[in-house]
Parts: sequence; structure tokens; C-alpha cells
Amino acid sequence: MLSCSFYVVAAVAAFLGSCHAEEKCAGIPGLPGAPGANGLPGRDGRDGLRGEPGPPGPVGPPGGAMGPPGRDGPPGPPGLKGERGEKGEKGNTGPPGLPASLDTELGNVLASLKHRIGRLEGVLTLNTKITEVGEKILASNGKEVNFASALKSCEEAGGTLATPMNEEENNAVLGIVKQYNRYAYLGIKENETLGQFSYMNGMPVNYTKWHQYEPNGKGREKCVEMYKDGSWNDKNCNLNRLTVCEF
Ligand SMILES: [Ca+2]
Repeated sequence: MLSCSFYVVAAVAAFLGSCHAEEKCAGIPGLPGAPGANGLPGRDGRDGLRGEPGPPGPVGPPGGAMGPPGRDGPPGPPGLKGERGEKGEKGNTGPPGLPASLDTELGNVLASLKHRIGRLEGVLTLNTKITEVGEKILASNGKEVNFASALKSCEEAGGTLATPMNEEENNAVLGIVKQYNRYAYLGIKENETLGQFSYMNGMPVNYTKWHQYEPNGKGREKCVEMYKDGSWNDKNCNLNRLTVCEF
């Protein structure tokens, strides 16, 4: 509309401004030309910045290919305890310890044990349960049995039949014989060689206290009993005599 009015006004102005032919007058300006045609499309611009990832696509139709495995789930609860395995091999020997004489802790333990054992021995001696003589401890269970049973009782207790090897030990055994007022078998037996007697370990006796005219068994009395005066008599092994043991 605007451009149309512009052309009308321009045409009127051109008519009013016309001059006579005899005058030299400037020509009338021509009408503006029509607008030119559009130019060719410009070249493509450069690529823009990379956009953000789009939202996930819709779930595909059923029957599609299986997807990749999911991630591992959380650990399950512990299983039941297994059966006990076989015993392993013995380990290596540990490092050497201190000599007992330099080990203060061990020394204290030993001193305490010695003290406590000494007190127990005192109580047992006071109650005439044991008799200490030298390194030996003598004791009786008060039972009168044959030689084999008496020896068995002593060995089962960790000792053997009382075997006096000197006057002091013989007097100690005598004290128990007097206490129970019974003869006792000693740990001595006759050898295959008549008239020769030995300790239970087979060694020949090196101390004896035979009663007058004993031994007189001539091979028929293989065991030895102690009389109530402390003297010895060879005697049958199947009689019942007091059991006196030494430890
Ligand atoms: Ca005899």
C-alpha cells in the first residue's frame, strides 16, 4: 500500500513539474525499477555444538533379542560350617627359650611349686600317710595281699614294692610295719640260683637284713618278708602280707 501511494505521489509531482517544450528542462525522473530477484542460497554454516543425549527410547516389542547380563547382586548369607578337616602336620620347632636358671618367671613358678609340694608332704607325713627317707617316699594302702597283687598295686600307683637298700631305708619300712603291726613283702625275689636274691630290676641285692638262720627256703621260699623287728625272712609268695610301696 505504501509503495503504491509513493508511486502515485511521484507521478503527480512529475506532472506538475513538467515544463513547456520550448524550455530546456530536466527530464522527468523515471519510475523506480522493480525489486530484483532473490539471490542464490548462501553456503551451509559450520556445525553447531553437540547436543545433550536424548531421553531413553520406548520399550521395544516383545520377542526381541535378550539384553546383556545385569550386574552381580549383593552377597548372600554365610553357608553352614563345613566338616572338620584332617589334622595338619606337626609344625616346626619353636625358637629356643632361656635356660631355666636365667628364666625368672620359670624360676618363680618352680619355687612356688616346691613350696606347695613341701607343704603337702608335711601334711601327709603328719598324718602318717607317707614316710620320706632320702629321695624315696614310702606309703602303704593298709591291705594284706599276696606278692603279685602287692607289686601290682604299687606299680599301678607309679611306684614299686618297698626295697630297703640301706639301714636308714630299712628302718623307714620298719616304721610302717610297726604302724600296721603286720609283716610286709619287700621288693626282693630269689634268683634261679638258690640262695641268691635280687631287686625287681634284676640287680643283685647289695644290702641285706636277714633274720638269724635265714634265708632257709632252699628254693621253696622265693619272696622276702620283713618281720616286726625289721629283719628279713625268705617266704612263700602266696601269703597275705602288708603292701608297702616306695615312690
Ligand atoms: Ca625262711
